[in-house]
Amino acid sequence: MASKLRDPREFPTDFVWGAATSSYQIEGAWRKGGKGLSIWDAFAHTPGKIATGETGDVACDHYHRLHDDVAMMADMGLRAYRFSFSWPRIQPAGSGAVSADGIRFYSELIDALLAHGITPWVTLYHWDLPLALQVEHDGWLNPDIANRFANYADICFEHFGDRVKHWVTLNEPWVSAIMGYGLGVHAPGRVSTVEPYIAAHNLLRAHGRAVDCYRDRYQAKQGGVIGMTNNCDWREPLTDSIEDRAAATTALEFFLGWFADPLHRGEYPEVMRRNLGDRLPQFAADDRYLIEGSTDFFGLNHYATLYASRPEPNDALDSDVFGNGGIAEDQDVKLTADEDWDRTAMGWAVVPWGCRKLLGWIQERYDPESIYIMENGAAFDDDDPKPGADGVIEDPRRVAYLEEYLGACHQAIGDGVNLKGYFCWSLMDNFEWSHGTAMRFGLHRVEPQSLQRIPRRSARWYADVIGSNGLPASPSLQHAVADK
Ligand code: PNW
Repeated sequence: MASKLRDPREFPTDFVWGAATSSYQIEGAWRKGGKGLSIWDAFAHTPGKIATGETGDVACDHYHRLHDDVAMMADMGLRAYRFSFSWPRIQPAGSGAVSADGIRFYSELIDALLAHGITPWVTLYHWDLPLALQVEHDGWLNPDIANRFANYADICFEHFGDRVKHWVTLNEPWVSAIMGYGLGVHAPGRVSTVEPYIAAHNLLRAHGRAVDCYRDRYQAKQGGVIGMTNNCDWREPLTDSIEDRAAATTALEFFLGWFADPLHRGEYPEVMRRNLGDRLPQFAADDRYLIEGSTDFFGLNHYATLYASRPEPNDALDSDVFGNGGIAEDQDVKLTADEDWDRTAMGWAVVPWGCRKLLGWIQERYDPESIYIMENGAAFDDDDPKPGADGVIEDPRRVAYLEEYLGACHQAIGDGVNLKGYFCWSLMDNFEWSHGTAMRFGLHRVEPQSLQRIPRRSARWYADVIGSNGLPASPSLQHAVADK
């Protein structure tokens, strides 16, 4: 397919260039200013849950370093910054009283960003649920959480909506449901084949109510946009057979379709309803009404790709295969990787053409007016963590990853995909959930003890991309972007 934007690899004017983080992963200050505990505070303090034995008590200490961190963003010429609010920092018990200190902290952050010309993109929920809601009300399993979440969202719109014009309700409900309620590797650590579908259903219902509140009471006067962000890997049919192509579609429907279909079509994918039977809740009429059409943009977090094929009778469907896209038996799809694919430290396959294909699939299936990549990036260890004479740490593999994935984004735009922005995960190394700080995604390195931020080459490279609104003219692509 020909691209109108191919050479030089310039992006559309108005393309949003950003970087992303989340509250639990960077803030620390876990009991400062009256903050309530979250399920991640409890989970990380439970022996054995975090590979390194760490917690997010301090994390990057962003709570105390917000002005330096904003200056660091300004240094890069960042146009937008995606971060999340900690619900228990704002509403310590998850309902009722609001913490003035919490409001003050986020106000200060938002004002600092705006003073530097950086647009805040706020995620309301990036997994740190108030612990009280888990202990007293069963967290996302309780249908009442939809109204509690809408009430919390209302507080946020009221206090910050004069300055925040880009809202994301939920980050990756797939991860909340599968890793939190299916595999038990994220908070609250539940292991079940039933609960993920209930939790996901209530996450969708909560989103619907929060968006309804925004549209009903704030959107006209505040003039912002609101949506959800979902994660999805690409699933490439292993062969051209009808069975493998159907397997790839099924895998995508169990992954992204699970959330995007209700948002855009008002119903779960047919294959999920068929395979799951009674385990998949049904939408009540009022919920369906609030959920369908409840997103002003399509938020996507994308990292990796696997092949999909129809399993042979004795194939093991390993639900531990990273990024299997759900509960393997429910999908009945075999997922494999090409041995030749490079992998990041997370074990995720580096396949830039998968990004282009996924964007095309989304455009074709949902036809959104705007898609934003809310996260993309890579974890790699530093070969040499010492900065060179220019004060920069070399990270050639991360630079190559970003260059190749942004190249794929550029091609997708040429294909006709309405991609309007890109947020790199992450601004700096942070607390990578069950991996602790062992996985480093940062454009900036964060030193283990001092927590000093040191730029990596990728930060400088990305700053150049932002400054020129495009990719360097002669790319040193390691992974050819396949035409297939
Ligand atoms: C996302 N998967 O997590 C999160 O939004 C970030 O908080 C996180 O740091 C980042 O990606 C890197 O991991 C994911 O299993 C967790 O497909 C799991 C998956 C995808 C994203």
